[in-house]
Amino acid sequence: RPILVPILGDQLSRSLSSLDGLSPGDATILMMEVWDEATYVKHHKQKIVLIFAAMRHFAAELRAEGWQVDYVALDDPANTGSFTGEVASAVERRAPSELRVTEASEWRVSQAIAEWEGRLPCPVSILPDTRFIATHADFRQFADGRKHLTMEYFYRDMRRKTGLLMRDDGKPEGDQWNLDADNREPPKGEMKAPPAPKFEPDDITRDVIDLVGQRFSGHFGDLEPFGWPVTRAEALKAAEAFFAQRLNLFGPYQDAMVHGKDDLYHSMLSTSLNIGLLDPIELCERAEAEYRKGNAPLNSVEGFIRQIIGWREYVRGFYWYTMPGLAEANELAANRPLPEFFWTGDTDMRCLSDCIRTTREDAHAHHIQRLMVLGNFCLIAGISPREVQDWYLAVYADAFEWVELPNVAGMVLYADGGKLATKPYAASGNYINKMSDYCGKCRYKVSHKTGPDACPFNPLYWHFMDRNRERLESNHRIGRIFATWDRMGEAKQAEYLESAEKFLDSLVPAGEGWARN
Ligand code: FAD
Ligand code: DLZ
Ligand code: SF4
Repeated sequence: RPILVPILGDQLSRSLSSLDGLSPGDATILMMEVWDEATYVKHHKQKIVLIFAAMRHFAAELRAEGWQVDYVALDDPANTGSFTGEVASAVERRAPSELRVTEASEWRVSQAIAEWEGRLPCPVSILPDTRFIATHADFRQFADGRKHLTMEYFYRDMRRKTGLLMRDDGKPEGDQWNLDADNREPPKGEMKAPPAPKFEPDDITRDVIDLVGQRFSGHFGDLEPFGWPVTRAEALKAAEAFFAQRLNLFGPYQDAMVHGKDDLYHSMLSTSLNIGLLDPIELCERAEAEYRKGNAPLNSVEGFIRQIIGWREYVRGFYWYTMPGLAEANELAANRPLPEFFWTGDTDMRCLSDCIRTTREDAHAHHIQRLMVLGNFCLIAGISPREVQDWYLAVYADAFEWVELPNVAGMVLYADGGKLATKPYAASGNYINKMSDYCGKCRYKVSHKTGPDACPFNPLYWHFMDRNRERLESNHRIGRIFATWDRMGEAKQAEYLESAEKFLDSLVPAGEGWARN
């Protein structure tokens, strides 16, 4: 009797551990489009298209190689709507000798899989996800006994483990581990990078677009134009375009923001990486080869490699190390509801409105937009972590809880009390003005500190500092800011606080039904 191998929507890799050593005759593959996963938050329409279309293409490729694939489509009349229900039906149908699955990337799903063993009449094996570089044990070894889990030291371990950008004498290429200081250029001139390629939907993807248009019309985001890579071949083309056209300037302009220019020099590869169409090591090796050939400078290549074997691996380790507590953490006791404009884009704040526009149009925004505009706003306005988490999880096509939650709760909101980031990344309008062209045409004045025309980030910044003083004053990276606040004197402080309060009172809460049914 064959082995049953369920493959989840973010496991679309031929190198998957559950397929290792198997030939088509040994196994039946089970793939499931299920209502529970499509609606546990109301994902952006393009995210659902991406996952279903990539799953259908992957199933077709496996079949073409001779594998038996049981594919449960969303509209199949017998679809039970959950992984557990579908696995139980498939076991009944196939009576397999064993069920073999690669561990889920997310807590919610891994909890469900852990129960299969007791429920199913066949043995269940759960294998590690070897597509990540750091094992859970690697991360535990790094983290146990540390107060702050500084990414930099973990990253150096990953450089040593992979040998990427390492010299034979064990030292880092260029004698520096991290060239981030060279990577903070504000936008300059025309920023001529060609945008990432978009892929014309084929018949399989068109069917999914129709399905999502019919069944998920109430979800946030534009359904079309849809151009994300949905096969490995397309993802490889997207990667090649990045290496040829954008890697070169990826480093210097990583933190730059330009109104209406959404990709800049970013790779736009996170969706392909996260669902398994691309492998992190293959991308890093390819980037290193560009450096060795003299096609791209070290600060760009190191910067790109650090995002992948540093940040991406680190947040995955951090997630499993801190769950389930991370999802509930709220160190700063923030409880303001998410403003409605996060869903409608209807705000006069030009930076936020542009970041929400690209989110709606493309199910994507680049890192510094997520961190320093959208995230910074949520931090200093004191929005409830639960509501912010749901928003990020719903709106980005690359959002899976293992990567979204550490970024939101840890990096953005300081909800974990500083385990991930050593200080909150709070910033006033000055930072956004320096790193973008947003402020010039904004209805607010970034140079006004208080009053009706002041950029709201300015008074909110001091409101945040003042209301969290007790928690933050002893932090050596931020404590000194309170001396500046004290020097302002009571009248100026009152002006800041009053401006902030007025702005906060004007926010319209989003209400129910946007993120969850
Ligand atoms: P590039 O700028 O080209 O970077 C290259 C790759 O590095 C990315 O594809 C990604 O795989 C990796 N990477 C870069 N930064 C991070 C990071 N902070 N954490 C993990 N991986 C990183 N990324 C997701 O994949 N899914 C998410 O749900 C997600 N949520 C985020 C939420 C917030 C609040 C913040 C601040 C960041 C979040 N990120 C998330 C990280 C980052 O913003 C995206 O990975 C990136 O914007 C994707 O675009 P890109 O592929 O062009 O990235
Ligand atoms: C995000 C998502 C969606 C929208 N739909 C499905 C689905 O129908 N079937 C599936 O296998 N996976 C889906 N996913 C991804 C899962 O929610 C989840 O992220 C992965 O199973 C990893 O835990
Ligand atoms: Fe954003 Fe303030 Fe600049 Fe307007 S002035 S774009 S609100 S930072």
